[in-house]
Amino acid sequence: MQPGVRACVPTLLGQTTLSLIWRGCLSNVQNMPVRSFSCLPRKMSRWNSRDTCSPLPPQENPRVLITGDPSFFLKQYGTENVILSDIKKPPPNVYSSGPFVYADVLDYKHLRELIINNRITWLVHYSALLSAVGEANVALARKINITGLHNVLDLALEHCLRLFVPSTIGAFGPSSPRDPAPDLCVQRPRTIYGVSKVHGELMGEYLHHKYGLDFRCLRYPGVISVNTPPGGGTTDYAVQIFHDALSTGHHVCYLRPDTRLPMMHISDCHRATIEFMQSPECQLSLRTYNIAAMSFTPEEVAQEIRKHLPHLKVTYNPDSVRQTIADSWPIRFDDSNARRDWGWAPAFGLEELVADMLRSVREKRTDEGLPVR
Ligand code: AKB
Repeated sequence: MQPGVRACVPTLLGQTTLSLIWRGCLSNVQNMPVRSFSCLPRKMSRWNSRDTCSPLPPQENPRVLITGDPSFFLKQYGTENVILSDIKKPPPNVYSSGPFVYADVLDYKHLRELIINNRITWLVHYSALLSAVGEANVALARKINITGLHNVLDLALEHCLRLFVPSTIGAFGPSSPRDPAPDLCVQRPRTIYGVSKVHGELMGEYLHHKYGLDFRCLRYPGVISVNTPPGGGTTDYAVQIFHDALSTGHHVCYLRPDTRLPMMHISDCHRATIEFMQSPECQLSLRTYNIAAMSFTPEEVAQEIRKHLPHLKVTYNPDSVRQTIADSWPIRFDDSNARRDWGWAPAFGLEELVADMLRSVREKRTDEGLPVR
């Protein structure tokens, strides 16, 4: 990519705003980093200014590019405004839900082409290797989770995009306070996944403070969803147990029965993400927030499932890698800043989560012609 100045021109803004931005962008061209960030100085548009924060800025009609496959933005903003991307063939329900393109987060030029050709204003970056699979392939995790993230950060800055990057309970380590873990504390994770997430949090915040990048990051608990199959995470058991409960009736858990971790129903996670992305900047005292809903152990979730399926059998066969990871993560999240700043409140507790997951997994298995207990 050529060094030089590029202008910050968010496409959804009108002429007056545009000229304000233009002046802002060109007023500080010295000290330009090599990949020529265009949104200098800080406060790259009036929507980023604390003095002029408006509850309904034009960015509420964003054009969104998503790396990784979460399709929930489609529902909120419509198929004409959202493009999903991945390097994997999407499942039929994702493919048929709206525009889907091949995009590799390691291919900077292709991502840039997608952003320009589709007049993207929000970039939502989900591509990452999770905790357990990352430990099995550290080099790949470093590439996807760190090099991929750098591409996305540079592109967001270059094109003045609002950028969302999820972080996780995995961004904490054994020396962090565990019950609860606050937003700001010691973070010394012991996985490449956690290290890359802390790196992402810090890089995003740095670029926000230095250049005005509209970086937003939520630390997710373990997310429980019927549509996202277990994908190499440490919290995966809490999804698998529902499938096992309704198929064989027997779950073999790779964690000890008393391993308590923060968890969240997928619909709360989606709602939190959309609400956070829509929050006016003036409400955000942080750029990275914990969000919480509930914390449970394998034994507690099994007990709740047994209220519906009394014959569920669970045996415990702790896996040393995943158990060590889980033991280093927070037991509970303190999300009081998210609640205070932008009104975060979860809707699902353990009881509601279990009832909903059993209903959804039953429906899915029935649709797929699979037997259900
Ligand atoms: C994992 O277990 O790796 C993820 C996470 C908690 O970030 N689900």
